[in-house]
Amino acid sequence: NGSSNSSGRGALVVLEGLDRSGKSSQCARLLSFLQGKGHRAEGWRFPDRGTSVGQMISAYLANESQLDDRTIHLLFSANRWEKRGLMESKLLSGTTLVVDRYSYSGVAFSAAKGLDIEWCKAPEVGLLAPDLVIYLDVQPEKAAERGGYGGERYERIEFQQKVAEHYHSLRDPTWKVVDGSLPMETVEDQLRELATDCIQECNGKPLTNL
Ligand code: DGP
Ligand code: NA
Ligand code: NA
Repeated sequence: NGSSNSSGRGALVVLEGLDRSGKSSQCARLLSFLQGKGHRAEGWRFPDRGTSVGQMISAYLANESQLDDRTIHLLFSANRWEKRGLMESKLLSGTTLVVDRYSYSGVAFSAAKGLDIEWCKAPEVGLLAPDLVIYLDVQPEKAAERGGYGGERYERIEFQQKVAEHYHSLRDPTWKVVDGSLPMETVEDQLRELATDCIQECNGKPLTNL
């Protein structure tokens, strides 16, 4: 059945990874695949720079404003909270969401600055729990080679190395690690399979919270 999510809820599929891990391109490819199969699906990303909180985050990332580490942490979290209601109604109405970054970015990037990891996790509690987290695994050095970094605040190899270590400590049973250094088409195929299985399996399962 091509439109297998016409009844039942949509799946919350999150892609995580370092900067330049290929997440954004893979999100786009996965989204068009799912839509082509007749699924109702939307692509989302965090930070969502379109809201007023998102604009503060964007200025911070561009080094146009300075905020202390806890303040920006809570803004990133608030940016997810302000989208929670819409996210829930989309999922309940049967739309699958393919999301580029989520709470795991929130925790891994802030913990990499030295903030206590439990403190970092606390404001994420109560956000919607993903049905599937795909971690695109690439070495920080390899990621940096891919056309270089764009010059935003966190785009430095030593910092990304620390982010990677924290990501590794966050893995749980909903995580699937995909080798992001494989050819783009191979990665794409693996994501298609993971997402297709996930959409089928989450039909009938209630939404839960982090
Ligand atoms: P992107 O738009 O995906 O390139 O993300 C922008 C940058 O912000 C990137 O370096 C990852 C980082 N980032 C994303 N989400 C969070 C978050 O919740 N907290 C922190 N501290 N950084 C984040
Ligand atoms: Na970036
Ligand atoms: Na990205």
